[in-house]
Amino acid sequence: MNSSAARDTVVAAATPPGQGGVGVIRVSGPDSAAVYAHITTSPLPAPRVATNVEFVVQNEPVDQGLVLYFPSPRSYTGEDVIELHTHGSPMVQDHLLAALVKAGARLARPGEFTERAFLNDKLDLAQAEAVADLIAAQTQLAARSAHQSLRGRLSTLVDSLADELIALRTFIEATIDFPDDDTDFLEQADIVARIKSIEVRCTELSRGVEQGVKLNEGLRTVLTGAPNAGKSSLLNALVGFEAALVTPVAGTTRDIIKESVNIGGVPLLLMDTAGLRETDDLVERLGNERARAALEDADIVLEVVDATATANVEDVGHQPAHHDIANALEIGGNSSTTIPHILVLNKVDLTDAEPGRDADAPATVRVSALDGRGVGELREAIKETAGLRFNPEQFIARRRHLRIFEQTADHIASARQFASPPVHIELVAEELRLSHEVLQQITGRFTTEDLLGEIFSTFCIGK
Ligand SMILES: Nc1nc2c(ncn2[C@@H]2O[C@H](COP(=O)(O)OP(=O)(O)OP(=O)(O)O)[C@@H](O)[C@H]2O)c(=O)[nH]1
Ligand SMILES: [Mg+2]
Repeated sequence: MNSSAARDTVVAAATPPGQGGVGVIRVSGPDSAAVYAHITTSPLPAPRVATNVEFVVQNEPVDQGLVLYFPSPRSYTGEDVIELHTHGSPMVQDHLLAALVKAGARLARPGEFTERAFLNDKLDLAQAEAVADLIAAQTQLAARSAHQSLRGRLSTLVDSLADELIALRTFIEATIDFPDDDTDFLEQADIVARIKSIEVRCTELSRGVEQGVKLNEGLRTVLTGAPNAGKSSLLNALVGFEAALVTPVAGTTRDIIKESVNIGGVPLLLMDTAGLRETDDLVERLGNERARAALEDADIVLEVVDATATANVEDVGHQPAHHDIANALEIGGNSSTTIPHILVLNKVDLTDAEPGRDADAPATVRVSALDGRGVGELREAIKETAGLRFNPEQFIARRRHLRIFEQTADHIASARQFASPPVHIELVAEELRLSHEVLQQITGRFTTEDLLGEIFSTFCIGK
């Protein structure tokens, strides 16, 4: 995929705009050394040796700092790269950027350095995406998982599945040219069983990918319950500011309110929803529909109950909102037992009960969203519920990867069907070819230009 010869030289600030101790400007491309000569009278330093130089533009000293030279191909992009470490002054940075552009470099597009690294085979596409995900990570767990993907964890898993596909494809395609009796041949070679084992592997991997997507987007944590139970108040207590409207009027929340929050290192996407009840109000009814749809897609459900309206925990099961929740969870194809569920008894300040958790019922937490008591214990409960789902080798992933795994699995399933009587061996081969081709879009070994543009345009400038 190497086409760096045709590429120009780009430049951008690699540190965020604003004042700081140090500001880094990065130059990459075949003319790096030539444009560098326009901002200093010092010679190009030895490769990879930090060297102190004075930056001089049109005979005027501008600043002094360190320069690092990474000749091609041993650089981030694979091209000649020069890093200028100036003082973190926006004035100095602008001055040097303008001089470098005047000397013939072009301002880099967002993500262009990483795109070049990809095009020069320094990183595959999943690793390149992991760079952006690492930079954007909001929690330690997300950052750690992004680092796993950057180290190639996801790519290795994808490649191992691709290798299995290659082995099977080679075997089948070699025999197509010698057609005896397809059925006999397939039975003898137990092709159906081999396809099935690849299918199982694909499903296993896609579970890991799903977890990786959750780390990226946050575990979808849905606050649900009857109107006025205090769902919005609780959302506000968990995020630490007044994100949602709170009023004594039942039926205040209609649309879903989403807020990202970091709870003990676990990224959550908290979703406050409309209170569940029978209603003739059109807007509230639509809000209820959205609330149910959110439940079906939830990773964690926080069922909020007004403790003053429910004397005993046992009574919760008789409440109309609880039935609604149970129904919604089953409709989603996820039985209510598989989605972790925490019962939050709110407004404990109006009861005699103590806030917090009972040792014998860790999934029930008494809180006051009003005065904040018990909210810490709720955080703990959420963290325990969510934290169980990740392992240290977990990698970060994107929805794009998940879709690819789904398509790959579909093609493999079709191949299995064509391998069963009545056998269509050419179609088996074709479906396996397609599954392989689709799978390789994750690492970018098979990718369209459009897709690349889409992915790299979401990066920040200078990366
Ligand atoms: N005393 C007390 N009042 C609370 C507590 N939490 C919420 N409230 C009050 O209960 C009322 C309803 O609170 P909301 O947070 O709007 O309830 P909700 O569940 O979002 O209600 P809907 O959006 O209508 O479904 C408001 O008047 C809150 O001030 C609490 O812990 N203690
Ligand atoms: Mg509300």
